[in-house]
Amino acid sequence: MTYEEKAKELRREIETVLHRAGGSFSGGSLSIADVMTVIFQGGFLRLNPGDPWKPDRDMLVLSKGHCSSALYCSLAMAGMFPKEELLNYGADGSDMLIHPKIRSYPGVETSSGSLGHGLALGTGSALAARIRGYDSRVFVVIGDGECNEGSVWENAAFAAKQKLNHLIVVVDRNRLQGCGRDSEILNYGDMAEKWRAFGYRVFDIDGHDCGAIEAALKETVTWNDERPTAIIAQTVKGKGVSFMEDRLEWHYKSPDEAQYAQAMEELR
Ligand SMILES: Cc1ncc(C[n+]2csc(CCOP(=O)(O)OP(=O)(O)O)c2C)c(N)n1
Repeated sequence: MTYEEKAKELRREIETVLHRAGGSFSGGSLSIADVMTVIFQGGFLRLNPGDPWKPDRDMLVLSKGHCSSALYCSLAMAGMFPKEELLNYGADGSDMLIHPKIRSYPGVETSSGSLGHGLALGTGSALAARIRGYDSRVFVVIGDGECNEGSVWENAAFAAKQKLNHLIVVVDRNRLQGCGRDSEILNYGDMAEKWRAFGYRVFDIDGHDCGAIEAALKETVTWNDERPTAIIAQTVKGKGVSFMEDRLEWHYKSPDEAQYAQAMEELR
């Protein structure tokens, strides 16, 4: 199966999980579907379903925790836990929380939902791994709206100072936040320039072009650079479902029966 087919499958899983739970955040979950597919299915995140917490593991921190459906579905598709567990998403009494809880499921590395904390966790984990002599890769997926949190930039500076070249930050540059367009709230303009100025090796790519994502990741994991990596994934919120694409309301809205049916039709 190609990345594109896998990404469609991931989008179908995401929409199914959200529809079943009456959940929000289709927009930001669909925008990272291609990046998540290549990271998980391309072998860049080396997972061990049999020993998910081994100390020298690779980690992916989904800092934009509201988009947990993309994380749970990616983990299930990668075999970290049975797909049937996805039925528990957002259900009363279940541990598959909409804002994830640390170690609730194999591969859920941290609690997230309060934005601005994942990069600190990733940075600390990458530093700890280096001190212990591990070869671990640490991926942190953040939102562009999340970059309004000052803690993002504090940790960006720290990781560059520490030359944490096994840290890979993916910025989901979908240009929409929860309540408006990025440019109307805090305008970061050229996001790639910002990360470059902080001392990162930057790949500014189309976040829906799986070939471009794979090429950037391949170059990243050669580690022939002392800098941490920032991948600025230029994306469209709601990508893949025509009536959700670049529409603010799909940050919070939940698809009704007809919308779910149309989404599944488009994602066939
Ligand atoms: C500290 C904090 N403040 C506010 C929120 C409420 N909130 C949830 S999602 C969101 C918008 C985030 O925008 P972005 O990072 O661009 O996410 P995406 O558009 O990719 O879903 C906000 C403000 C939060 N979760 N955490």
